[in-house]
Amino acid sequence: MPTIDQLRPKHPEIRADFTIDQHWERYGAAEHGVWRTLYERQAKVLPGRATSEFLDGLKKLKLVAEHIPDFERLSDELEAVTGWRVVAVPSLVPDDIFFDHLANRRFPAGQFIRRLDQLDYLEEPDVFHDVFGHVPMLAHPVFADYMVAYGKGGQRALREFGKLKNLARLYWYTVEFGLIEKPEGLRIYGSGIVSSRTESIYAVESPSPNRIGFGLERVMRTDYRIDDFQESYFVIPSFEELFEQTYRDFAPLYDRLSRGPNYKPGDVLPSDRVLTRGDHSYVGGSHAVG
Ligand code: HBI
Ligand code: FE
Repeated sequence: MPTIDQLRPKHPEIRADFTIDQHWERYGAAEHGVWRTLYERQAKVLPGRATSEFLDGLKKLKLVAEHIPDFERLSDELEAVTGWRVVAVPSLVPDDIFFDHLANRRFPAGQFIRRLDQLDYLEEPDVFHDVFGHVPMLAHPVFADYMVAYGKGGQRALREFGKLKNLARLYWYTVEFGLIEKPEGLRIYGSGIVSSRTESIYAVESPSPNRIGFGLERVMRTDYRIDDFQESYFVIPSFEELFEQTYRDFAPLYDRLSRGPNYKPGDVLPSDRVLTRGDHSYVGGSHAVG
């Protein structure tokens, strides 16, 4: 992750909290065009796959295909619903800075957009992943509170416990790659899935991955892969239940986690509630976290 001094040549106005001005007026037609291409692809695959809370959030926040959103206008819409705002950052920011933003209801979103020849591959989060992928769920009151709690929990994990790895797994398997069980079927809410065409289809329909009932300690013991489709997804019954399971003092949990097993991404345990057991028919390939 770059330091602020490494970012300064390219972003002379960068602030101590790693925020920059979005400079919405500087995006050109090609950049808005990439947003439109990505948006239209997702608009085709998400109905029947994304959870209604995500699709409602897109509508409520007036996110449209035509142009990259102006963060000020978007933040005014979002703030009216859940008190969150969106701030521009160059891309990944250090953990302590990231948690401070979340704890204070600011979502740091990458300012740049990927190039047209990189539609499906991203090394760092861009404005499409961050805004299209993350921000709609921030319009959901319970999920919005969950993200604040995660930010505060992250600050505490950094200060007191050295358990960041466990906490990052929780973020990965919920915020980034979470599934939810709805009366109408399994649905996606994780931002890494909803912002990727191929993984949106894979996560819901492929016989390859395991789909396992969410458990806090189970997830915090499980490694993840950042360079390919997930081998296991964890499925929550509701956002209320996710919040309830995680809104607690993690000290006893961290204590348990300092002993006992860690699991590999594809492991299935006797204690798991298995919704679908993967047949591992997908053998890998390059894919986007975006
Ligand atoms: N920075 N911009 C950005 N986006 C992230 O998702 C992010 C980050 N910095 C750190 C980070 N995520 C994770 O390491 C923490 O969730 C643990
Ligand atoms: Fe993300």
